[in-house]
Amino acid sequence: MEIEELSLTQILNSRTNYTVEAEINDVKASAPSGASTGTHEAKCFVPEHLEETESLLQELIGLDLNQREFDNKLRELDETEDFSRIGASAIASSFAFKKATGFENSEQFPLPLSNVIGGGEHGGNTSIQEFLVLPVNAETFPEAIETNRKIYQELKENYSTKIKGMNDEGALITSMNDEKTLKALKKVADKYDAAVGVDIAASEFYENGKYKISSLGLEHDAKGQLKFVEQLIDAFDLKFVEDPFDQEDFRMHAKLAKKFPDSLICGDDLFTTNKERLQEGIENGSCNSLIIKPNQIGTVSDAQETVELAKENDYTPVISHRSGETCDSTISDLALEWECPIIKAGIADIRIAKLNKLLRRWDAAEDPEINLY
Ligand code: 2PG
Ligand code: MG
Repeated sequence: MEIEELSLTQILNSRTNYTVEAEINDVKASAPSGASTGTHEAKCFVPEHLEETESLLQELIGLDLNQREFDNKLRELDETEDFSRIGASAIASSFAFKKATGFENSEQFPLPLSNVIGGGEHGGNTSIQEFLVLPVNAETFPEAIETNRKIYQELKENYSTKIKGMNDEGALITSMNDEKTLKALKKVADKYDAAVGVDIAASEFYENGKYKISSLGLEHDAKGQLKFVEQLIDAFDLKFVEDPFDQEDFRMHAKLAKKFPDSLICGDDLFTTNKERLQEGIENGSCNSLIIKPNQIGTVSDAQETVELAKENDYTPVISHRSGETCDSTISDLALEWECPIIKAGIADIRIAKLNKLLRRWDAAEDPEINLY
């Protein structure tokens, strides 16, 4: 596609922080941003003088490029490995270019993995960051959304005295501790035939060799953490466990994945959508699934390569939103184009932009199918 126009604007995100919106040939896209970010992520800040970044990117005007070439040009102009110069402008521009060139059609829909109760860095009393539901028995995408919606609403009603509000991802904040929360969630999820999962985001409470789970008054080393997570998986039949250990610990992730081949043991901060880190994980047998957040690696084509490597090695790619979001729904279209079996995109507040995109596309599809767990 030939780039005729490219501009950058500072806009608000769901945390009322600023983010970057890029516009290419009249098509807009914006950058998400994380709170529990991994050490190895690409930088995703709003450049202090956005107009300077905008001028830098004017070098692309008049070029006729494909997505890979466009993303390479972003890297060349930035001149750093991790987009330390242009920050969030990279993913915003890469998304806008992808949207402007269009998405390949696919009728293979992802299962929505929804964060219904939250804590950790996103706000809440639990140390575990996300309590998730996966509608494994849904036969259509609308049915899957209906399951997650009902679970969210029922939790809100049944535990109303213990629900204190909503956090950064629209997940419910509860006064219950992690174990009581899991008990409550399991009860409601069972009623709707859905599976339960967690994003432990363990790097956030790991320090000097110890995991400090303050909400439960626990402090233990990696072995103790392994035992703690194993007990949770057994007690609540967890089918999805994200970031159970520190982001540098490939070995413990491998131990857990070996023990629970029927659950998705998923690396987010561990892999940061980075092909080299995923390769290391594959060689070590660390996890059997990974989170795909395009802004962690900075461009659409790099994220796509990581998805391809994952699929070749039977790792389940779970495409995901960030805790700081806009109404941009590029990841929903990418979920379809890349045939990602699962999308993690919340269930409430601004998150509905991504879910509604998929509901509309389901409605418009000729013969759509949902991924079977
Ligand atoms: C995560 C995400 C999204 P953040 O850890 O998986 O839920 O959070 O964007 O803050 O990294
Ligand atoms: Mg995570």
